Amino acid sequence: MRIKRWLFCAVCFMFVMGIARAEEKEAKNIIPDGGFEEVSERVIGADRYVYECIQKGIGFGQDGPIAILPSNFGQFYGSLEALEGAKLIVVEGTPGKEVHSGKRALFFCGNGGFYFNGEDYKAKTGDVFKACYYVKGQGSIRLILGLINTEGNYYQSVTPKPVSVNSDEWILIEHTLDTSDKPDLSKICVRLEPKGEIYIDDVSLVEEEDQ
Ligand SMILES: [Ca+2]
Repeated sequence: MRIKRWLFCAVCFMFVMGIARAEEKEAKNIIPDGGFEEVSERVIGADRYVYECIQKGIGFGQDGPIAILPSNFGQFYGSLEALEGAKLIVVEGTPGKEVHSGKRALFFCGNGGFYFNGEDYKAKTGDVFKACYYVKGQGSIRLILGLINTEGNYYQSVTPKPVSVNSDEWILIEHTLDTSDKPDLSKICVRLEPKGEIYIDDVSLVEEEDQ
């Protein structure tokens, strides 16, 4: 009887440890809220950056004193002048149609890029990252890793070729981003570069396990 109880306890313990280990192995998505489900309401008159964007002809899709941005939006890449006429709009809709999953997705129109916000992610030379995201629309897109060295300066990037998008259905885009030839790497920041009229949802960037 005692042996049976001992065996039962041992099996339970192994089961629990197995679950714990599986959770440990699940890679963390570096992109905050990659499904664009959270929004950030910005009072245009009180938000200098958003005000400046609107002055430069960048649209967020609403009229009125409040602009609705994705909560994970950091800032646009490059000069705002170059983005004149661009639109970055949180769209709501049905999974599989206007959005890939959940209730919201992002629509980008124009030629530009933007950084995701959040802490820069610690990295070292040789780390390999896998980017996956869903898009539909017409144009092209890529996800770029900005590289920050041990002195805290942006010094290079890992820049895949843009992937053409010409689809009314959601399609999966994947990039493998390798930092092996980028010495002195300390952190990464992430930006998306859409061009054309592109819907984007479920952006994920994970660090691949060491081989
Ligand atoms: Ca979504």
